[in-house]
Amino acid sequence: MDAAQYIRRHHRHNPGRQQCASAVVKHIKAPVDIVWSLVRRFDQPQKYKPFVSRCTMRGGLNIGSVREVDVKSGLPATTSTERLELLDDTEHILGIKIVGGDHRLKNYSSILTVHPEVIEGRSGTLVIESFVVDIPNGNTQDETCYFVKALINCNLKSLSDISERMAV
Ligand code: A9S
Repeated sequence: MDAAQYIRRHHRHNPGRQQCASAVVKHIKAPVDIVWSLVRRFDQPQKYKPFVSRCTMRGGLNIGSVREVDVKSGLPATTSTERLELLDDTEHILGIKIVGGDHRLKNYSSILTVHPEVIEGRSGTLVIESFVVDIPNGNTQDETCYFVKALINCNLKSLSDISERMAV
């Protein structure tokens, strides 16, 4: 399957009129097991997310668990409260909903899937991260999509750098 087929299968968001939805694709030159080992740690997003300074889990690590994410200074927020919606270690699917925080991303939910692929004859990983979020008052759909995709691109660039270093 290709990215478009994976997106149709796992990344279906039905955005409302005041919402925007999109997806970011990243090809990583590291095996899917290495990439997934970083992605699946809902309790430690700071393993690869550059904006996260600290993460505190409320309760254990299972579906419905909530994490308190503190983000680094200079960003338009300081905290985000996020719930684990789906963690499938077989299909490699992570689903998260943002349920609180002092930021402007209301009703944000994301799906991240990783898929094995061959890159230059070596084991690689196709990462797809999609989201849906309310368009904040005063912003356009394009501005909102641009903002979120830029942040996700930063996260996936960092995930790529760390995974490729581990794969050496
Ligand atoms: O962390 C993610 O997976 C994705 C996003 C879009 C997180 C964004 C963020 O943490 C900031 C980086 C602080 C930006 C939140 C929740 C709100 C922001 O405004």
